[in-house]
Amino acid sequence: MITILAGGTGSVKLVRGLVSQEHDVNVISNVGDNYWLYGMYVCPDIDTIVYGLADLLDYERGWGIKKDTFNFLRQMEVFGEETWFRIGDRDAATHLIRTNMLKNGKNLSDITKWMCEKFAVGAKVIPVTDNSVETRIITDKGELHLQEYWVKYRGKDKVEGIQYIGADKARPNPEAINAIHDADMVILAPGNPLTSIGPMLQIKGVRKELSKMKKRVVAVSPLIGNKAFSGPAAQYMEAAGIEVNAYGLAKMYSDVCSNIVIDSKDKLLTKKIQNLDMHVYETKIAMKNKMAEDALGSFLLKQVRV
Ligand code: FO1
Repeated sequence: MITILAGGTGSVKLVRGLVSQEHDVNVISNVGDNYWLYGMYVCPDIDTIVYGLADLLDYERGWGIKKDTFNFLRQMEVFGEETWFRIGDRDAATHLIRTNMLKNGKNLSDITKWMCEKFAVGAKVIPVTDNSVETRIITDKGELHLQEYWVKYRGKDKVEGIQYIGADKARPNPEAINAIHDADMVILAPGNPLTSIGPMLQIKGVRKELSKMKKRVVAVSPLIGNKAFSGPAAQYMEAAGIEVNAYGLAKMYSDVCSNIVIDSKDKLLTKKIQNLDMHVYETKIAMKNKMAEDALGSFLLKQVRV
């Protein structure tokens, strides 16, 4: 049984690559970038994983449903609402039904389970907590929700720090803790280390369980050299004072993980990472198509020994 801690866009490809060869996969999902909009609760990382596994994800954008239409959003614009966060029509149905279920007393875990059933997703998608954790970006112009920083203002303000509101009090989802505890291998997906994986590591129970299991935990780098495959990982790492490369990532994860997969192009960093008492595996980590997703999934399952 494999458990992967995942964000959205940067993580979904590896999740698919694993699910295509291993039937017993648990995905622990980040909730730090969840966002309330027009009275709807949007959970981008959960939805990206569910849509990705249901083969509905718009792969070009990395979020939302492929071939979705935007009539609802256009009407919101007519009503004078801000429409910088592009909710598609079919995607809106997901957020609406989720919000309704929350209002009727269901928790996010049960709703996500129900959604996996509706979308015929075999893997278990487990929100890391049912409590609220909100990732906020501190910029030179003030503090913003992650979605506002990245989508509304297009990531152009200088990042000075990151905060995870509620993480210190959040109760880890017991199913997530069990999925870590019982796994043959736990993978930290190549998502943004500070805003996709980071919020989950801030939850004490999760961090503790991972440190206990450290020998079986494998991180997959989201960087080649000092560049991330997608999103603002490099800006966030720099702001947090972390060296922007696979070594900085390894150091950041070193108390919760003993293994890391880096790109072969980064092999000059291998020795330095090994000095952190970590096993280093080198391979091609870019996942440009389905074949590359499967190849990395298979590498993890067959070549990485934990
Ligand atoms: N990202 C964007 O860059 N622009 C958008 O308009 C946008 C809308 C959106 C709607 C639903 C959803 O689930 C995700 C959406 N995202 C959008 C992605 C999201 O902002 C982030 O990439 C994730 O939160 C990071 O994993």
